[in-house]
Formats: sequence, structure tokens, C-alpha cells
Amino acid sequence: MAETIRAVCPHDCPDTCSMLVTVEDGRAIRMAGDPDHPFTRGFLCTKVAKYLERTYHEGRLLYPQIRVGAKGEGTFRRATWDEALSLIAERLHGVINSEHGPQAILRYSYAGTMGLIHGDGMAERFFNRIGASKLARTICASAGVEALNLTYGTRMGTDPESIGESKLILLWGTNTLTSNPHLWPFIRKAKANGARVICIDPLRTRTADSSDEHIAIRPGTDAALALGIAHVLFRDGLFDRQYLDEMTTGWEKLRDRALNDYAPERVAAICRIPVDTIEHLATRYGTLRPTFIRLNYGLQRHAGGGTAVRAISILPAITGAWNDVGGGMQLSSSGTFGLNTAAIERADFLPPGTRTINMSRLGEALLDINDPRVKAIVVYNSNPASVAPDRERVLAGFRRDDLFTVVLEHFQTDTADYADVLLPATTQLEHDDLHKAYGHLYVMYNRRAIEPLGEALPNAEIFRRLAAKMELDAPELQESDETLMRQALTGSAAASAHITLDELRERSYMRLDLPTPHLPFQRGSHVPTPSGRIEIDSPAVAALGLDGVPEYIPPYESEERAPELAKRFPLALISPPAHSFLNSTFVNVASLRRSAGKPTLEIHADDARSRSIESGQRVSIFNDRGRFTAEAVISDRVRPGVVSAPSVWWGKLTDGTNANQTTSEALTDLGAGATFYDNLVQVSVLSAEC
Ligand SMILES: Nc1nc2c(c(=O)[nH]1)N[C@H]1C(S)=C(S)[C@@H](COP(=O)(O)OP(=O)(O)OC[C@H]3O[C@@H](n4cnc5c(=O)[nH]c(N)nc54)[C@H](O)[C@@H]3O)O[C@H]1N2
Ligand SMILES: Nc1nc2c(c(=O)[nH]1)N[C@H]1C(S)=C(S)[C@@H](COP(=O)(O)OP(=O)(O)OC[C@H]3O[C@@H](n4cnc5c(=O)[nH]c(N)nc54)[C@H](O)[C@@H]3O)O[C@H]1N2
Ligand code: SF4
Ligand SMILES: [Mo]
Repeated sequence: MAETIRAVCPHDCPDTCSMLVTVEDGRAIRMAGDPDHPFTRGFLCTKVAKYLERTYHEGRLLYPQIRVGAKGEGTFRRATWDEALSLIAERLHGVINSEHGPQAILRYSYAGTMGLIHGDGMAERFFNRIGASKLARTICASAGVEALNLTYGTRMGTDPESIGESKLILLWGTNTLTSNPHLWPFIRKAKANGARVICIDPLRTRTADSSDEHIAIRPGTDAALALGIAHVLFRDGLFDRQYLDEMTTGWEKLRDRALNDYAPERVAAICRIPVDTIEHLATRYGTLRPTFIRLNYGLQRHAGGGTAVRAISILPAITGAWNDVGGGMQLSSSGTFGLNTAAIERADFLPPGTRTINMSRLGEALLDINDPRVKAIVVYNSNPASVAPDRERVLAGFRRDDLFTVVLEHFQTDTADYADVLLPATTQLEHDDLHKAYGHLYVMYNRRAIEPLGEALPNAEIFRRLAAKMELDAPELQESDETLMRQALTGSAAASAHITLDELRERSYMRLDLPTPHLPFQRGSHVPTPSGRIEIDSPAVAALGLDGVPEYIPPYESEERAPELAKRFPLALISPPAHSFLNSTFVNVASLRRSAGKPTLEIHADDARSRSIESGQRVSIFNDRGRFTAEAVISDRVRPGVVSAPSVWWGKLTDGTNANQTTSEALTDLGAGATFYDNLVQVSVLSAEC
């Protein structure tokens, strides 16, 4: 007897799809996008269409294991849960009771699942209770998050379901068809209504191919382009003075800066695009209505990434685009939800003064920090040995003999190879969870579809059992998933106050209680900043030592800031998400690895010629931090001076290397985020090297 269950895609993706899982005799046999969900609209992406291949993959971890070989070698013996948890309890107690103390334990996680319970839910509660070092989760979005928080007081944007009304759509630093595909039907609707779609991206992505125009900007220069657009808007009187006066602070300062310093000629030189392109773009932006900007996280992975997001996010305030249905801007809808995640995570358990470690500097954390030295690391929902920057240092850290490493995983990833204890976790089909989204406005319930495979356990259950094994007496560490869900839905903000767990379970997803469409910054709206306005001039930004009004900040690794480095390593490497992978997830799924092919480096013919590189040759891509290898693809999809290596490959499934051998631990201007795409390299033919 087949049964259909509604689940939620757990991945770090703005679309948070509703999935229909068909189960027969206890086995999931089919998965499809939910046709009834207003954002999912009946389809899943290339990757998650293979979720069953991943779930029933022969490499699934099915029982706890304890390391027997050298670190990194990946040889383990089977253990019982009791033995594995006893060992972890003993080792963590050992650290807590040593001179190092509990802060020598580091939690390390990101978004393997975005579920509120099995994501950072119960795990945070556990680590707060034992007083482990906090983790600043900066590896993806923190520059943009901080930029929006500082400028708008929250992360809210245009209702994505309304953008079919738009007449001009800027896809800015987003490969929408790859990384946010469920927005595309709405873009298509706008196109059918005559909208013009312009993609701003150094790479000619499949999204650029499907747009009306592609502006191949030089990486890391978007703030200059935004200020150039502002220049034209102010110069030509294309601004909404009433909106600026009522809703913003400091717009005159921005106007003066844009008019004085960001003439299209100068911006053209910074961004290496034609002056006309800037003029046309700005004139269209100032004269068409409604205008919508889809901004995604790609452009903030640079030195000035936070300021770039601030500069772009201010454009709809200049033209008053926020007043229009289908107008405005969206980076993340996550601040709209207001669920009570604090009640799950219990930061109040944490001893005052506990230090924070930045996850984007894991190499530094494991190798250089001594006050106290990290003696134990517990990794879950993340694969740092593949995805964290400056991989050579990360791996050197994991190799430390005096480091005790626990990894909770589905598979034996690059990181799992370094585990002392490796624990099998359930997938989304094997547990219940509660989800918000960052690209739409629905709260969702993931219902378990099948029994856990082998001895796998959900993250929250693993931490409950570990707490019991460690004899931690707090009853909160034994609360059930259901209790945690009810806590998250109690005391939440007005938009989700109507949602009860019982109704949500029955309906599977519920829209936030907001008008349709939701116009978050329409004139007259309350803006949750200290001034109650959109802070174009931000005292909080100034307090960080930056300019209070956005100003172009060149990449760390650029001719402007590091001319000597730029001579030795003249190519800007972008290592963007591959279409068939989700960060490093799915790399071990055979069908998806087949469609990804092999690690490639796209390089422009001019750059290839001067290095005697031919298509199909193996090349070495390197800088002072490290090197990786890939197959050269000569392509006009990259501009001269830019190379692209779709990522994130597992080192162990290639020649042991990936693009993060070259990326750096440097941090963004706002939000202390990772700067994956602020990365200069040189490329040479591999055979010539050896
Ligand atoms: N298929 C697939 N989908 C994914 C993911 C995945 O790995 N695979 N990852 C998920 C996650 S975790 C995230 S954070 C999102 C990321 O999705 P996006 O936010 O879309 O981010 P990226 O793909 O990192 O970058 C988007 C585009 O920005 C461009 N870019 C790089 N530097 C610059 C710049 O300086 N200026 C401009 N204008 N553009 C620039 C890149 O070339 C890239 O095409 O996608 C999610 N969705
Ligand atoms: N060079 C380069 N590096 C990048 C990026 C890039 O564009 N270029 N992108 C960056 C970005 S945007 C991000 S968000 C990070 C992503 O970094 P991560 O969040 O580490 O993402 P993944 O690589 O998808 O690894 C998630 C892991 O969690 C595991 N997992 C999934 N669900 C569960 C669960 O329920 N329990 C447990 N215990 N484990 C689970 C999966 O099997 C997977 O191995 O990578 C960053 N690294
Ligand atoms: S990864 Fe994104 S697009 Fe794919 S199914 Fe999940 S939420 Fe939908
Ligand atoms: Mo991300």
C-alpha cells in the first residue's frame, strides 16, 4: 500500500521546497515537488530529484564507528552506540575538567539541515549547557545579513510571489536557475508581461544566458556600480524625494558622495564595464516601474561584501520602488518569521564571557588559538574539510594528534575521515522537523516518511543521549522534539503568532500572517532600526570604523590593494556552487557526479593562450596558500582576468584537492564573513609543473 507524505527539503537553499514522498512497504520509492505549494509549484531541482539515490546510497553510515587508523586515513571499526557515546562523554569530561576547561570544546556546524530542531536546535542547547566555545556562523551569509540588519533593521524583502508584476528585474550576484530555481517561474511571468531581466555577474551563467542582458562586472566591485547608478538617479532627477525624506536617514550625504565620486566614467574603470552600460542600466532603473532586485550571496564573498549589499539595498529607497507591488529588493526573507528559536537554543545557559570562534577561520582556530587551545571539536551538519577556506590549514588542524574529533554524518566525507568517533545521523526522510525559509514566506512541517536506516539517529536524539551519558542533570536536555517545536511556536512574532503545531502538522505549511502581497518597506511602514528609518547613513556602521555611508571597498586581493600579489597571481578565481551539487552535499551521488563531470577550470581564451593552455588539459591552480588541479575549459563564459571552478568537490573523490586549497581566511567588512571569491591565483599546465 503506497502512502504519500509531505516533507520539506532540508537544504541550505532559499526555496525550502515542499516535497511529496511516496512510501511503499516502508520504503520511499518516489519523490516529487508539491504542486499545491505556492512557491514549490510541483518541481524539485536537479539535485534533490536524486534524494532517494542519496538516502539509500550504499555509503550511508549505518552504525557508530571508532577510528583505528591514522587521522585522515578513514579507517574505523564498528562500535555500539553505548561504547561510542561513553567514549565521547569521557573525552569531553576530560577536557572540561582539565586546565583547558569547557571552552576548549568547539561546536562546528552549518546548514546540512536547516531544520530548527536537528539544525542548531538541541545541539546549541547542549553546547551552551556545557559551556563550549560559541561558533560565529559566518561561512555563507553573515556579511549580507549584517548589511541588511544595519540598514533595514531586519532581513525582509519583496514578497517573491509578487515579482511577476515587475517591469525590470536585476539578478545581481545570483545564479538564480542554479541556486534559487523556484523563483524562475515568477521571473518568467514578469518576462511574459514585458519585463526586462538583467543579470550582473562576472560569469556568464545559465541565468545570464536566460536573461535579456548580461553585465560581466569585475568581481568585488558591485558597491561602485550601485553608487554609479545612484549618481545617475540623482543627477537626472530620477529619485523619490518624498520616500527619501520620510523613510531614510542620510540620503543627502549619499547623494553628494555619488555625485562627486561615482561618475559613470570612474565606475566603468573600477568595474571594467562600458560607461554606456552603466548609463542605460541606471536610466532603466530610474524610469521603469516596478523594479525588483534579486540579490544573492555571491557578491558578498569579497572584502567589501557587506558594504556592497548595503549600497545595492539602498537603490529601491532612492527610487521609492518599495512602494510598488513587485518592486523592491530581496536578499533574504528570514527576518519575517520571528519564530522563537531562542527558546530552543537557550543562549541563557551559556556561562557569561564564553568566547566565540569564527567558523570561517577554522585553520586559525585549530592551529593558532591558544587561550585555551581547542582540544575537542564536534562537527555536525557540515563538511569543513571540504568547504572551509584555506583547506591546507584546516586539514593540518584536523590532523593534530591532541585534538579529539567527533563527526555526526550521513556519509564518510572528507571531514569524517578525520573523526575519532563517527556517528550515523538520519536524513530528512527519517525524522520530523520544523522549517522556516529564507526565500519565501511559509512555515513548514517535515513529516518523517520512513524508519531510520540502520542504527542512524536524528541529531537532537544524539545530543539527548550524549547529555544523559555525561550525566548532565538539566531536564531541558531531555526535552522531546515535539516540546522544542512547541517552544519555537510560542512567543513568536506577530507574523507567525497564528501558527500552532497541530494545525501546521495537519496542513504541512502555513503562510505567515501578512498581507498578500507583503510590502515590507512601503512608505509609512515601521523600519526596525534605531532611527525607525532605513539607515543610509549608519552610525552603527561608522562605529565599526567604516564609512557610515556606503563607499566602494576594493577586494583584498586586487591591483588596488595588493599590486605585487596581483602581479604574481593575476587571475581572480570564483568557485561558485555547481549546478549538480549543494555545496559539498551530493558530490558522492553517482548520477549527480556524472552530470557535474569532473573538476573544471573555466578560463578565457586570452588567458589560456598566454599560458599555453589548451582545452581538456589538466591545469594547476595555485597561490601562496595552496594548489588544486582541474581540467581546463576554454570559454568565453568567463571574462579575461577571471577564472571559475564550480565547487565544492570532495578532495577524496578527486586527486585529494579542491578549490579551497586556494581560498583565504580573510573576512568581510561587515559580519566577519568568508571571502571565498576574493581570491587571486595563477594557472599553469600541470605537466609543465611536474
Ligand atoms: N545548485 C546549487 N544550489 C545552491 C547551492 C549549491 O551549492 N548548488 N548552494 C546554496 C547556498 S548554501 C547558497 S549560499 C546559495 C548561493 O547562491 P548565490 O547567492 O546565487 O551565490 P553564488 O552561487 O555563490 O554566487 C552567485 C553568482 O554570483 C557571482 N559572483 C561572484 N562574485 C561576484 C561579484 O563580485 N559580483 C557579482 N555581481 N556577482 C558575483 C558568481 O559568479 C555566481 O554566479 O545557493 C544555494 N543553492
Ligand atoms: N570554494 C567555495 N567554498 C564554499 C562555497 C563556495 O561557493 N565556494 N560556499 C560556501 C557556502 S555558501 C556554504 S553555505 C558552505 C556550506 O557548508 P556546509 O554547511 O558544510 O555544507 P555541505 O557541504 O552541504 O555539508 C553539509 C553536511 O551536513 C551533512 N548533513 C546533512 N543533514 C544532516 C543531518 O541531519 N545531520 C547530520 N549530522 N549531518 C547532516 C551532509 O551529509 C553534509 O556532509 O560552504 C562554503 N564553502
Ligand atoms: S535544494 Fe532548493 S530547489 Fe532543490 S529541492 Fe531543495 S529547496 Fe528546492
Ligand atoms: Mo551558503
